[in-house]
Amino acid sequence: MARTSENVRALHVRAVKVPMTEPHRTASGVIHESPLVLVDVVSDEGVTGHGYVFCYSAMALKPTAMLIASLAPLIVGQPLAPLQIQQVLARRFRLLGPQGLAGIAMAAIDMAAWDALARSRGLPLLRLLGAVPRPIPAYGAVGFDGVEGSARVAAGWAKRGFGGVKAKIGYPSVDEDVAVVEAMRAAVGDGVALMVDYNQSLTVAEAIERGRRLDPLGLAWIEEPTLAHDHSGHARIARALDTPVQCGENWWGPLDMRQAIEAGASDLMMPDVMKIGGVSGWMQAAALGAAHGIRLSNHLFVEVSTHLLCATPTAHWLEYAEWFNPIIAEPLRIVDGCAVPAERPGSGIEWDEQAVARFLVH
Ligand code: SMN
Ligand code: MG
Repeated sequence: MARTSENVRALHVRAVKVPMTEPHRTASGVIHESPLVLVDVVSDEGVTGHGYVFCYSAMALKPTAMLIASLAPLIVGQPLAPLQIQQVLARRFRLLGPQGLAGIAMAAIDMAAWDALARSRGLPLLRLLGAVPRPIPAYGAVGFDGVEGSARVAAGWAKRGFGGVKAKIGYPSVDEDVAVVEAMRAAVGDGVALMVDYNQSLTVAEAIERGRRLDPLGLAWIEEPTLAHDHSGHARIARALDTPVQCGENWWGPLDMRQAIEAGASDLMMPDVMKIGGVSGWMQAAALGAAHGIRLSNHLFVEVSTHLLCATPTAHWLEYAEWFNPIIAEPLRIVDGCAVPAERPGSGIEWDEQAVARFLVH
């Protein structure tokens, strides 16, 4: 008999700062550590679901944790029904607006609630969503590390079997951008896809100029060449270039994605499960991508994103990152360059409690 009345009993929130082995440099700032808020949603049947959000900057860590914790009264006692919880929270934030920390807080609860529901049903998240497990091709990241550094890190990913590598570029001159790509190509050979990411650092005119220089290099995509919310600017860039434009990691919710689609802003899309509205938001984004025939990749959050890409009809690449692995008890497995979704119940997140205790911020 299906259970019908499982409710949320408690919400637990913790903040951690996870050190990085190497800082991640982008054209728009350096990340030295991972400030994460860990969220547990506990049901009245004793099932606990996990989710985490990434605050980018430590400045946002405590405010985000406090905001999430303050939502407990809205969800405790409610059915463990993520779509319903999403609507309750969205209504509550309508006047403030669903972007920024409010969006992150809602997504944190959404991800933990879906994890709890999947565990309660004894299913991996992807099976709860009606999908079957399959390996998802993964690519690794190269920071803003110069010609030699980028080639060295790219070669490391290729040696580990990854079929793609994405580098941060946006150097002072386009000659340097080209030199980085050429050095990476020489280091990994022809069989590995190369992507580049400008992290919103160019004007539209600069992006078209630089993109034309990059076009002959056979890149799989050029990411966020200009401001994430300049949809018409991205559309001009996409029309001017042969290389596909990739955007999505900074879109808040499926409505931002819809507007990007309407503008023709991006050939490929990579929503971030946190900013797009958690698992609930991602599934709406996946439907938009399928209806418009747009290939979707993820942004960070590799465990839950692997499940979601299995349930995404136009799934493309998994962006792999291992920065958060220190607090994950059984990190995502990569086999032959592909992410392999965990077959245990839930979305693949289990805390390494000893590590969490070590990195806890009080
Ligand atoms: C990124 C990732 C993590 C921090 C900042 C930026 C990024 C990506 O743009 O594409 O991975
Ligand atoms: Mg990016």
